[in-house]
This record gives sequence, C-alpha cells and structure tokens, in this order.
Amino acid sequence: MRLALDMASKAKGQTDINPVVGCVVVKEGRIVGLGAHLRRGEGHAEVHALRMAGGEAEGATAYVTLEPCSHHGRTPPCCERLIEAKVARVVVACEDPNPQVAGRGIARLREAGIAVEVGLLGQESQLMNEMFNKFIVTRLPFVTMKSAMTLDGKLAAKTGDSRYVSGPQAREMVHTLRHRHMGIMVGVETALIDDPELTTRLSVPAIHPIRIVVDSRLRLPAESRMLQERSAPVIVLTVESADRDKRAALEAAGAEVIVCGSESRVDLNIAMRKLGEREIGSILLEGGGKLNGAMLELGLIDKVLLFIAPKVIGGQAAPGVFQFEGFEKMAHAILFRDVQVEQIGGDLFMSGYPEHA
Ligand code: AOF
Ligand code: ZN
Repeated sequence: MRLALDMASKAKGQTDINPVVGCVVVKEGRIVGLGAHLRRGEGHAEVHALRMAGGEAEGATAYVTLEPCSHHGRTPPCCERLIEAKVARVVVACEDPNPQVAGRGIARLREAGIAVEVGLLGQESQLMNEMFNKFIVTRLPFVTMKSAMTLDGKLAAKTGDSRYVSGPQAREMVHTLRHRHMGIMVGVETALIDDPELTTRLSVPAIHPIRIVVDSRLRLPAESRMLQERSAPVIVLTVESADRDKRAALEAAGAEVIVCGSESRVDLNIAMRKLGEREIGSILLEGGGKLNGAMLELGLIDKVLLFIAPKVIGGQAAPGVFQFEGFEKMAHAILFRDVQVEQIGGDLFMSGYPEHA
C-alpha cells in the first residue's frame, strides 16, 4: 500500500478532476503488477496493474489506494476487472466519496466472493485526494490559499514592493503547488502591481494552471503579461455592469470573461459555483490581501499555506495578508485546525484548515 500511495502521489496535479490512485498486485510474496492513474479519460490504476500481472492476478492480493470504481465513467468499472482477473483479496485504503461509487465498488467485490479489507493507510490516501474529495461531492473547487508574509503579517512593503518576501526554496515550492492545482486566482490589484504571468516555472516541464483574475471593473490591461503569455487560458471574473468595451478588448486578447452577479463587486460564491461548473476542481489563491480576506470571511478557503519570513517591513500602508472588516473579540477569531509547521530554507512554513462556523 505504501508503494501504491507513493506512485499515486507522484501523479498529483496531472489527473484533472480525477483522484490520484495507485495499485500494487502481490502474489505469493512477489509484486506481479503495478499501476497508477495518470490522466483523466485513460486507464485507472487497477487496469494498468492487472494488465501487467496478466494470469498471475488469479489468487493474488490487490492493494488499491481508493475503492475500485463500480460505475461506467469514461472507463469501465474496475471492480468488474478485478472479478474477471479472479483476484482473491483486495485491500483498499479508503472509500471513494464519488456519489456514483460510495461503497458500491466494495459491496460488488464482496458479492463476488472476494475478501475486501478497508482502511490500511486510509488517512494518508484521503489527505492525498483532499481536493478531489471536496469537488466530487460539492462541485465546488477546493481552494488552497498560499501566501508569503513578514513577521508583521505584511505581503509587501508600503511601496508595494514584494520581491521577495520568502527565500528561494519557498518560491520553488510555489511552482510545484501551481502544477498541482487546476486554477490559480489573484485579485486585479495584484495583477496590476506585479503584472505576473502566473505560469508554472520549475526546472522540469510542468503543467500551467488556468489563470483567474477577480476584476469587478475590468481594470486588467489587454496588454498584461498574463494575456501575452498564451500557455494557459485566462478567465476574468467581473460583474454585469462592467464596461462593454473593456470586456470586448479583454476577449479579443484571448480572455474568457465571466459575469458573477449584479452588485458592484464580484460575488465570490457565484464565482466558485461557475468555476466548478467549468470543472475547475482546485484553485491556488495567491492574493492579495483583500481577496484573501474576502474569501476567508465567506468561508471559501479550504486550506491555507503560509510562508513566514523572519523579517519585519513595517509601515501602516504595507498590505496585510488577510484584509477584512475584522471581529471585535479575540474569541470570534477564525481558527485553524490540523496546523503543521516546518522550516523551508530560512522561512517558517505553516499549513492549516480554517474552521468555518
Ligand atoms: C478507480 N481507480 O484509478 C481511479 C478511480 O471518468 P472515469 O472513468 O475516469 O471515472 C472517474 C471516477 O472514477 C472518479 O471520479 C473516481 O470516483 C474514480 N476514480 N477509481 O477505481 C482509479 N482514478
Ligand atoms: Zn476504476
């Protein structure tokens, strides 16, 4: 199961809205087949592993990191493949939350007389697919907020300068995070100040996320680097009353403009729903502070990753990492659960999940 999990985790970011899954087939103490799901629409982990095992699968044990599917999706059901291959036993790390599966795969295997055990390294498997687990049930993207701040909670200096808050190791990690999310989202102010490309730049080729800009008044210039750099689509989220000429100019430059509500500001709840409808299953939120604050206040952030640089920049006008109206009592603060801390290069790295009331 450890090997199956390791194989699956290497495919993080490349399976679209599908989960990452690994499978190892073992017969009489030897590994006879290995497989991982590598791309949506292509073979599931079990199919690859069973093909490798061939006739050896008969009487063998299959270790799978996710419940074998029971439905006809883009590919046929894996539980039927396991039954046909006559495996004797299937060890499953965790159930598939997909409402089309949700226990039916396990039940089908047992019906066919196969011994099934569930739960081995289950928590690890669940964590590995936390984005899939949310999207497949809610059809809303899993939002990971990533930011780098100083010890005094600032994203940038009072002049707006932010190159760089964190060190090189932290910045390299950000590109791996971009590879692992389907979309990357920023507020228009960040786009105006930094003019970022928002692509994935690693020392090896990687996948670029769809770029998403929250821009109620369509201030994003059609000449921005994001629109010049065509390696991934650009979506601009705006409101009904946005200027028609600006909209036409952005569309001519290649952006897709999506209307999210009729108020003066983009309705972020509508935005998440519409992005989910486009099957954007995960979003890396890269600020700035106002968008971070608004998303947090609305309970739209699932996970926060924060690099904390051991430095102080000061300045009343220097932007803070979460900007919103705020609460009156410390007792009302938004809490984070399952907090973990480590050191990345010279920076502190914290991850946690905001608790929504
Ligand atoms: C498995 N093994 O390796 C994966 C599973 O459209 P499809 O046919 O690819 O089906 C996608 C669904 O199948 C996905 O939402 C999830 O429930 C399950 N993924 N199941 O048995 C695999 N990737
Ligand atoms: Zn399957």
